[in-house]
Amino acid sequence: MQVKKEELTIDQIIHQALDSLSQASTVDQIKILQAHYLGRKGLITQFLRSISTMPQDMRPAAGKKVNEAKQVFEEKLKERTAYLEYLASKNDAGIDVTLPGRFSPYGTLHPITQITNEICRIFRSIGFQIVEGPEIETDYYNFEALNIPKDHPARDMQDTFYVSDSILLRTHTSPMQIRTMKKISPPLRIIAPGKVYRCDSDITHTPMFHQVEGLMVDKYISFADLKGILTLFVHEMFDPSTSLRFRPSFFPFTEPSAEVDIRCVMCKGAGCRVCSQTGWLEVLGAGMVHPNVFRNVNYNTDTYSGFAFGMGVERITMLKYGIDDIRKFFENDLRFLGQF
Ligand code: 2NM
Repeated sequence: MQVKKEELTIDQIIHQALDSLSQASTVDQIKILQAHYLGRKGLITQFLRSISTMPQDMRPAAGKKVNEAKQVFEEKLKERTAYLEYLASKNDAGIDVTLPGRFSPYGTLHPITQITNEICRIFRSIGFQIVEGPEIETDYYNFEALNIPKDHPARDMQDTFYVSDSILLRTHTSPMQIRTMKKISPPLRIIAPGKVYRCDSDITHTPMFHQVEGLMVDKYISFADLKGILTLFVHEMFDPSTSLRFRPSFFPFTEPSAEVDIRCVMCKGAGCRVCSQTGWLEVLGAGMVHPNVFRNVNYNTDTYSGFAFGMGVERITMLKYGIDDIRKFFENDLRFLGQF
């Protein structure tokens, strides 16, 4: 449809202009249209100029009409430009880079990992070294070397997961103390964190749980060192004003042995559900390493002495965060885990 410029009415021009605009597929094409209609020799510009040659009485109406048409075209032109620029901002893969990126929420360390790290940090700060080792152990490292005799209840099938006659899942991390003592001569200060396994499952026991055990061996190590270091640990881990109590106890691998209680973190000793109205919470087992254990690793019991201790990470974590059910640690509910 080729029509001479002079013969086009403003209605035809604007109609044609808007039509071309809607078909323009690049910003460059729009620039051409802009020049074609609004440029110095553009159709709309020329039409505006031609108004001055019209009879006086027709000029106001014609001027109003052209200006309105021009305004509509300019608006549509802006709109189309913005749209095409938006389309151009997408890359070849069809990805709109102007959209916000997909957000991956940060994970958090499992509360058991956090508390294990915190325990290790405290002991590292006073010269203990971290040792880690196998979860599948031999009867020798898990029991025999630790002075746990063949008929000891801890060896019972009910407590230990056996892989074979002499191979088992470690029931504590003490095998690592034996392995380390066999490799390194005293003095020695080590911390053994890790998973341990016991054939036990109810409200307060899970078949796998986490332990941190520690061992310090040197000349002249006494029960006073044990008390001093474990007191420092409790004061770093809980409130520095926490009271401790050392109760006589029994372990085959230590003599004397003690259980360490702290003043209830919930009621401060008044008596509550958490401490079963006793005002005290058991948090650690400890003792002076039994001479039989030292003999098994060829340490000279005349020269050296040492203390050892062990704690359950789940228990410490429950007390620290006021968690009432151990099973929550193993359900992997992100609403629970995300709170720590
Ligand atoms: C505990 C309590 C008391 C302990 C003993 C040893 C070793 F290997 F040195 F003999 N390691 N860990 C120990 C002592 C562990 O846990 C409640």
